[in-house]
Amino acid sequence: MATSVEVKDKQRTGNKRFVSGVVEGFYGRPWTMEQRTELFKREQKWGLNTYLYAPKDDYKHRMYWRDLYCPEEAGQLIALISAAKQHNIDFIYAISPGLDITFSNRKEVTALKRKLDQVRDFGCSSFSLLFDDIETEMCPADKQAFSSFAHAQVAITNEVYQHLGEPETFLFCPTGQRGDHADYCAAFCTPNVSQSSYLHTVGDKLLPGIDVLWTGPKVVSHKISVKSIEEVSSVLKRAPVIWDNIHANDYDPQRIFMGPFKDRPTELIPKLRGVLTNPNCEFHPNFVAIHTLATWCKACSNGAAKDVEMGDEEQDPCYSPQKALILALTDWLPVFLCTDQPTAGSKKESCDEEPMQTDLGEGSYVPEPGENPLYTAEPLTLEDLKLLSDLFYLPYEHGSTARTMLHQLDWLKRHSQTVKTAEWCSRARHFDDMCEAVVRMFNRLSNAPNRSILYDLYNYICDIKSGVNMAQAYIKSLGGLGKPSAQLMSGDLEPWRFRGGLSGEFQRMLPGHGNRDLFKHPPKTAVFCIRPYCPEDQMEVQNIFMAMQRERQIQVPSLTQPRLISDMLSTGDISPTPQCALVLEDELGVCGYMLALTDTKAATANIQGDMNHSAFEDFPSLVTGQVLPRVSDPSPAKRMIEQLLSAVKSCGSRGVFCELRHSERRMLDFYAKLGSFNPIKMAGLPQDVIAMGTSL
Ligand code: GDL
Repeated sequence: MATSVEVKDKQRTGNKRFVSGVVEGFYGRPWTMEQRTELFKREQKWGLNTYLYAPKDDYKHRMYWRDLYCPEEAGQLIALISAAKQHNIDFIYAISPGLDITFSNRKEVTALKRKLDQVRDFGCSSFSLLFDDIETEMCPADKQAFSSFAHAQVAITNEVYQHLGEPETFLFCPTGQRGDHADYCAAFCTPNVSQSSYLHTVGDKLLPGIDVLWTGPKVVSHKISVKSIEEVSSVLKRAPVIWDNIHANDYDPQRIFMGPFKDRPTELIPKLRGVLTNPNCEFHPNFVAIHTLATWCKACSNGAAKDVEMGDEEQDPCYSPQKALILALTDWLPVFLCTDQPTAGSKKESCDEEPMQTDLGEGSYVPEPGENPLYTAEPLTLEDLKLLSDLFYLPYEHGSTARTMLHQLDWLKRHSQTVKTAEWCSRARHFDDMCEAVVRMFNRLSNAPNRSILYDLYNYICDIKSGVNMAQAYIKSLGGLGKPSAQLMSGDLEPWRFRGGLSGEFQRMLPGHGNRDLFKHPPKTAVFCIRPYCPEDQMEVQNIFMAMQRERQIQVPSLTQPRLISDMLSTGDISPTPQCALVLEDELGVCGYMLALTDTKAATANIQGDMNHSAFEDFPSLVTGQVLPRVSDPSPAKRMIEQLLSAVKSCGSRGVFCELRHSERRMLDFYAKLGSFNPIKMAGLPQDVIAMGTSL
């Protein structure tokens, strides 16, 4: 019988229940069958309902997708699918044929169907075709057969879906290539979500019973807004299932994420078909990721608010990440305390999350008086787990203790030249205490009975402990205690002083990786000033323009660049319209600019070649601008263009356009995200340039 929560879920997503759970969709070592079974247990306990099987580096999921499972593998999959059923978890089997499939070859389609038939015979009834992370170019044979990549993928997906008897759950993951084009997220949709012809084809042609996976505005989305989901849903003609990479760590071996599911308003729930989290590669540390997602999914539905009482300070009335985190950590603590000793080949002991005492047994050694007492481990505490989560929080955010430590270290460093004040000494003590707490947490964790969790966490906690030890020693030396700081960094050092190996060396040689690495988001708020451009700024503006041009030429060495009107504005060969030019400044100086010509036709009368004058009627004004990469926050540039457009409008202009080279991905992205600029036709522009315009 359906529970009242399920009934509600079904109502809000067109009679189908809200898909919620986990996608094992990361690169690297897949989870074991035991871990997956443990996952189903937990999902059921926490009210989640789905598991998507998509381990990228499982041979037969992606690389050798055509190969059928051998009897031994079949046995394992059958057992897994049946375990999922036992726990009421919808097991979705995904396959990624995109690396090398030829869509137009019937044999390939047959191979795909044969493979999925085999899995269906194992008892699986939900499926998914994934086309993420593959080449975006079709092979010549497919180019002949299909009008676009989207058409090819949709055709095969529809065919397979029908072949399998139109399963209740069937998911499609759009194509994309990381770091280039990725149509499973907004950031790389060309030119943007609402105009992506790829997504439109998917929306129009994919059969309505098939659902689409979507990672949000980026591959690893910091925030997912309701507006962004409304936009993509209208193109896809269906509510997406979020494939959430917020806790994924397969892209950085030094990071793991144990902060709460966050920055996805619960208002999204009725607008989505579901959410699946693709979490850390390490199974055990995902307790927080999955538990907090479950709390989020329950938000606003029956009884959820009882689980999580919301504080006034929270913006979301139905979900507090901080409180969800505490709930998760409180449930996790006893799991650390149960004995679980994984040994090669043997199965782990199941502890059912009940703490167990380590058995001292009959023959246990009892020291005589005067002998060494037995070692007793201090038990791990909830505070330790809070600290652990704070140190390994989320991809775009450190937890509060980690932030405090960074602030303190930064302050202590900056004020270390002067004679040490009472404030310096007190902050140094505070910093030292925090470092000690990390070391204590490390020791208690290393002694916790559950060795499986420890082994998953070991590299990370060891890494943070040594980082903290170094910082602690450094501050001690600045305060005149311990070794002088010069000695810390010279002499015959142990290898742990040079962290990061060759990759570390590479990073340190690149710009932006100095000793401020710690502060990806600097602890102090950057202050920007937008002010009118004056002729004295011309040199700075030109320098920024040239720096950005040089950077593009490095990325695209073959770039031939005929000069555009925008280039002439930036280099000072044409002056911007007075009152219609702005510069952006930060503490280091001018870091961006936006210049406009209100009447492009008149201003460029002598120099225009065969530019299309009719376009000037709707878009008489031109705007150009650049912002240096050190301005990582997009809002100053946004404010600058808003001010500039309003200045141009008050000069009586009816429309503005900009010229952008294909290689200027950052600016293309910037204009696309503004929402108001759309590509326009403007004859006479070089081939690699597109014009985007907006009416005022
Ligand atoms: C991706 C991959 C995913 C990977 C994640 C994080 C999707 C749809 N695909 O692009 O397999 O784990 O990034 O690195 O997200």
